[in-house]
Amino acid sequence: MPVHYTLLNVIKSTIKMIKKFPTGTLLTFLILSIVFVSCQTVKEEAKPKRPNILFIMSDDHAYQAISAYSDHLIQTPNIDRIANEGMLFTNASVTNSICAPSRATILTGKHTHINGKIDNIMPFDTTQVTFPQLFQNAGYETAMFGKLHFGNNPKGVDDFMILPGQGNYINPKFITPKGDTIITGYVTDIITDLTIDWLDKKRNPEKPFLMMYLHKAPHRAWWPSPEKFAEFTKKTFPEPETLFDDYKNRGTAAKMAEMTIMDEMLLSYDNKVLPKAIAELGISDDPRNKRYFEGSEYSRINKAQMSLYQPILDSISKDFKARWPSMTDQEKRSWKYQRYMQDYLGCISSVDDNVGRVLDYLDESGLADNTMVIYTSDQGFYLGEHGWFDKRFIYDESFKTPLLIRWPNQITPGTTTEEMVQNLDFAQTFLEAAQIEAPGDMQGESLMPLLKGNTSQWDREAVYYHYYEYPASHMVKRHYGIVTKEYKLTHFYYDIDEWELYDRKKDPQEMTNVYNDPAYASIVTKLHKELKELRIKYKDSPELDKKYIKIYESM
Ligand code: SGN
Ligand code: CA
Repeated sequence: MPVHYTLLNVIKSTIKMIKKFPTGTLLTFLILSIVFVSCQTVKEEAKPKRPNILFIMSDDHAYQAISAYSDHLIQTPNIDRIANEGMLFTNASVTNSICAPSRATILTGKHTHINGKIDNIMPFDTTQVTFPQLFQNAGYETAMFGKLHFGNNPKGVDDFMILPGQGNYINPKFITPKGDTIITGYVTDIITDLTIDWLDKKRNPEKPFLMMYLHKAPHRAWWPSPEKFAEFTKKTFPEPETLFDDYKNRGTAAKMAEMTIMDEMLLSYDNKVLPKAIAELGISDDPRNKRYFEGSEYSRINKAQMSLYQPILDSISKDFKARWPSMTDQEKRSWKYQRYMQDYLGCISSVDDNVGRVLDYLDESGLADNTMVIYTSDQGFYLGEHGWFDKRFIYDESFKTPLLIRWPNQITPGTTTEEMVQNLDFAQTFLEAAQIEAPGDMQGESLMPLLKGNTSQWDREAVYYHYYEYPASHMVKRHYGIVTKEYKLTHFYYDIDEWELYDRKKDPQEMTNVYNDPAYASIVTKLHKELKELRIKYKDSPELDKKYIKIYESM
């Protein structure tokens, strides 16, 4: 039976055959059996082959450090390939800009206040349905390698090797189904080796796969590989326009946050100045700095590795000792910014090289054509904008996250969308791609219309955001808000009660809070109403705000 046989053709030829042999019962039975088998073939043919899903996520990778978005800091040719051969999302955001909550939202397809993982501290309720479990139940083979950041026993994966908690860059420990193991080397290379090895040798080639390939890099404290450390300490990077932000015309929350390059970035732990160099200069230093540095990746470096790291560490300290004492405060901030960027971007460069290795493997193995590849981060990050590092705020650099998707024969190569999508939408998108029904209580929307270029079927005009982890590291106050393409309205609450409004078109760097500007009065009223409606739509409420404060305070 030719494979292109349509159902109609099968029925027509059957009737003809039965008319020719009206009395032969056995023959009729035989013919009917053939019809049944043919119909099955037709049914199978109508259903396209289920794609493999390769979900690549880094930790704290700012979109400003991907050349598909902007190449002022670094070239990332391999990550860019995903957009060049697929789609670039310029308005992708998270619902809560911090690690474990973002991951919980991705896995459950639900907002933080529904899945309960409001911050990095609160435990995750593992009885909840996560999308890898649905893939596994639907016959996919599933695996996870790298940083998960909650729980030590990921659900719904047939195989895994995950880092405990934040994990380490150098000679990292992994949790595996068979127990813990330490692997010598650099974490980004190792996670990639594990991923390629599973794809190549361990998976069942008869089944489609879901691979969660999750980098630790470029999370603080930024330790590049020795090769990238040598390469990137020779580079100088342009400063962001807002590096010297004084937070004038802004709210209390921005002024009170503890994440400035100048004051909170630590000289040894973050900037790799050896504690003895600081002591020799006799300058006052944060008491945590030396202790943190000595307990950091620095203590994990073996002898052979140290022979590569030490000369570079020495040259940083030498430069510091020669220049720091005579620097102005402004020059000090610039010096720390350069050190920060050299290490952060050195980490990114390894991620890019390794993404290239995996994309090459997909090509060489013939898997590329039927594999949807996603590149994203658990949130954005400040690369000196507003004088900051870290994330958490609803302001653009941490609210937005990179998102690039390649899916051959489905997405037109080299396309860009400005639609407002969120990490909340990932689960439903992957499930639809794999032809698996999504549970009705997931709160996102499948991105399929955008991927297929049917923009008219996408009508979202606003997204909802809610951050909780306060008081805590970096002291970013609790806040929730609504973001449209034009405006951002936010309520900071708990120990303050302040509203902020930013005009995203006129003031893309979010330097002026126009909430009390009479020119925006009608917009404020409109957005208040829409925010209220969004909170109802997503089932968030003042009662839940209070509930989560109470739990947090009791912990
Ligand atoms: C650590 C970092 C913080 C960072 C949090 C959360 N400090 O605590 O700077 O904000 O992780 O990051 S460090 O001294 O341990 O480096 S998250 O990505 O896991 O949410
Ligand atoms: Ca993170």
